Amino acid sequence: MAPPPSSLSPPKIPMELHEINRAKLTKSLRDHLSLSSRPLKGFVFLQGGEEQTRYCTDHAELFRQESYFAYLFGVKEPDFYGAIDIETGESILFAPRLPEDYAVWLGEIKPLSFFKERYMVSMVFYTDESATVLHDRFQGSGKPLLFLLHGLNTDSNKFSKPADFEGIEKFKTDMSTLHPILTECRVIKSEMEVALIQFANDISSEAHVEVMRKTKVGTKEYQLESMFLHHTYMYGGCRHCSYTCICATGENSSVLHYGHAAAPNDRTLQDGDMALLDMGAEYHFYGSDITCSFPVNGKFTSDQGLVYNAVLGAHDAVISSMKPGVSWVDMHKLAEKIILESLKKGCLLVGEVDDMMVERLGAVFMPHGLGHFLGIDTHDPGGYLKGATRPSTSGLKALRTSRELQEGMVITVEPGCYFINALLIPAMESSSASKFFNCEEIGRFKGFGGVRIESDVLVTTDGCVNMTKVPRKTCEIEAVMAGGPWPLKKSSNYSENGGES
Ligand SMILES: [Mn+2]
Repeated sequence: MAPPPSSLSPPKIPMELHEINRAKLTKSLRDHLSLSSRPLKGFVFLQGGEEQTRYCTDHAELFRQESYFAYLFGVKEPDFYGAIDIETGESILFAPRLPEDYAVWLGEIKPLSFFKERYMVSMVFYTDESATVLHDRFQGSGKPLLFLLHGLNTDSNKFSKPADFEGIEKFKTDMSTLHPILTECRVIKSEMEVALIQFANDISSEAHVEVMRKTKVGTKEYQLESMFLHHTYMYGGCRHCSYTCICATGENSSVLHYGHAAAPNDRTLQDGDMALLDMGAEYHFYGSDITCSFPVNGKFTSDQGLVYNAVLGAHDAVISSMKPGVSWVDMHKLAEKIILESLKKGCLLVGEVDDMMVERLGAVFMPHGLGHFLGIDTHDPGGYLKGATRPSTSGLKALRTSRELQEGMVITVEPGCYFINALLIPAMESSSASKFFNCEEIGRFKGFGGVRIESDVLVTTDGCVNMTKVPRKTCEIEAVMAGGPWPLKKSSNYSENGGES
């Protein structure tokens, strides 16, 4: 009998998770205000995401909550506001007052008590009551103070939108205190947050294995995407992905963000291609970010194995070294060094690896950063603390964080090695770097594309745990693609360190 298509089912969503998040923020904010001798009064006030339509039409885009609002309140509906009373810790949701014909087109209009119970908040009012409610509840003299969310996202360079509502002029507003404190709360994950990220990883890992098994020459890239989406939605209840699927094969696998509208995963798989599939499902806002690379025909050639093992060596070495206190910049350099050593061993490069490091040759083969925080956003915020500066050298400047690891961080480990003409040709022609290249050997890799191996890793007290469970060794991949079982057995769980998982 064929094995069941999935061993998983969607777990219950714990709304206490958001209660814990709110308590964490309230404590951090109170500590911060006490330290600067400011009164412990006022409200955190956030505006949730608004429903959007497609351009000028009435086609409603599928709504996904704004991430900071999701973190604090877990609300899945659009057009809410939320407040936390800093003095009492009480939480207040403000729901939109819906028009009568909502009940005809969109379903029953829920009473406020419904939201109070579902989201476990202290009270619920309508959004048009927010100014009055906050004024009435404020226990102080003068205008009540609102802590609004305003700050830079260091990955997008965009700013979060501070709440705006009718009557805001009746309040004092603080636009600078909340953002760094709330962002820092999001960096360290609670047990409940880790459990959701683990489920997103489990269902996505299973889907990756499913796709790997069904990949064959002649398949379209979008069919791989489709199989992944089906599996994570059908068996995991994941309606959203953390990001747009990258299903790159052949030369496309050196296009780092392939899969966008202008390159929509539409190539036909050829014999001899490598596939690079970067796909991750999201469950109750919390995401996963996983990349598998493998040969389309199920059998590694020696060149494919050379590049793949260079990247796997970097991936495993980083995971073996990760623990609290370790610098992420050092981990990036470790990955670069192992990739360069492997390329030298494979005769693609010649000379001293230390000299290559000085020349920043690692960035020619891996132009992106080693990894990023993961949570409610794929590139979860907090990579650069206020005042922190980005490294400026090539490769390192692409890092989405330069911080030291701390217990409770979830960060992706995603080394890669790509043959990108736009980087390789200038480097091979440069007066200082050309001496390192064995042009004849590298010529064989024209059109190869690239390899990336990406796992989601939780930093623990004394080490880390790899939350991603997919075949990684070349022999494991070949066995699974030939129809073998996955997981093989418990002992194959090699990529963790420090204590038990
Ligand atoms: Mn990633």
